[in-house]
Amino acid sequence: MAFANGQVFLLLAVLFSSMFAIGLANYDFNWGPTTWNKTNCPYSHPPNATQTSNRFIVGGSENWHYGFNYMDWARNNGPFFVNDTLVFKYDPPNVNGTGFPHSVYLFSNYRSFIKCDLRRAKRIADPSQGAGEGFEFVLKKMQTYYFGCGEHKGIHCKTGNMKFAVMPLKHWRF
Ligand SMILES: *[C@@H]1O[C@H](CO)[C@@H](O)[C@H](O)[C@H]1NC(C)=O
Ligand SMILES: *[C@@H]1O[C@H](CO)[C@@H](O)[C@H](O)[C@H]1NC(C)=O
Ligand SMILES: *[C@@H]1O[C@H](CO)[C@@H](O)[C@H](O)[C@H]1NC(C)=O
Ligand SMILES: *[C@@H]1O[C@H](CO)[C@@H](O)[C@H](O)[C@H]1NC(C)=O
Ligand SMILES: [Cu+2]
Repeated sequence: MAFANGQVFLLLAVLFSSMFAIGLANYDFNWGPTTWNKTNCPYSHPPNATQTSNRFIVGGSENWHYGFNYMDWARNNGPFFVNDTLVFKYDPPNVNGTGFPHSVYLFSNYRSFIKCDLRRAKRIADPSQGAGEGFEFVLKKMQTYYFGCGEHKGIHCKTGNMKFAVMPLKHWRF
């Protein structure tokens, strides 16, 4: 037996109002103040209104290497803002072929990022570009950027945790 249109509408209305009630209930559990300002901003480093962009060394003093958790790094060092610069620092391959080369790729979507599937990824820095001052990448757009190391056919990304995603925000002005 099918619902008459009116019944469907009523059902949806009930669903929506219960969702709304849950939404309101959640507000009661809201710990923080209801208005955010520069001093009580929940982010670890509130945007500096006079500074237009920041520069971050990916991984901090760890730089870009196999086995460091870059997802955690991104979580702990964000949020990032449009026009912020990420710097990837990594050792170039040795002349005698030893060492562990790295690189930087941008995955085209979430799915290939999760699977470390390099087939449609774009290489933005080769193994030699992380030397010295490192490879700089400016987060120009408000979009999600999926970064990963492309070395060893994605093994560095898959098992070495050499991947992270960032979604730069627009700068807030106070
Ligand atoms: C920011 O909000 C906190 C808590 O709501 C308040 O105590 C503080 O005075 C506010 N600061 C400014 C600069 O408005
Ligand atoms: C914001 O950044 C500028 C330039 O780096 C600095 O001179 C200023 O002291 C900073 N302001 C705050 C509130 O941190
Ligand atoms: C980013 O930088 C460019 C070039 O300096 C500038 O035109 C643009 O307005 C900036 N965007 C934001 C969101 O600050
Ligand atoms: C390879 O070259 C590096 C310097 O680029 C050197 O430190 C290292 O000892 C060399 N290793 C071998 C096995 O020759
Ligand atoms: Cu690598």
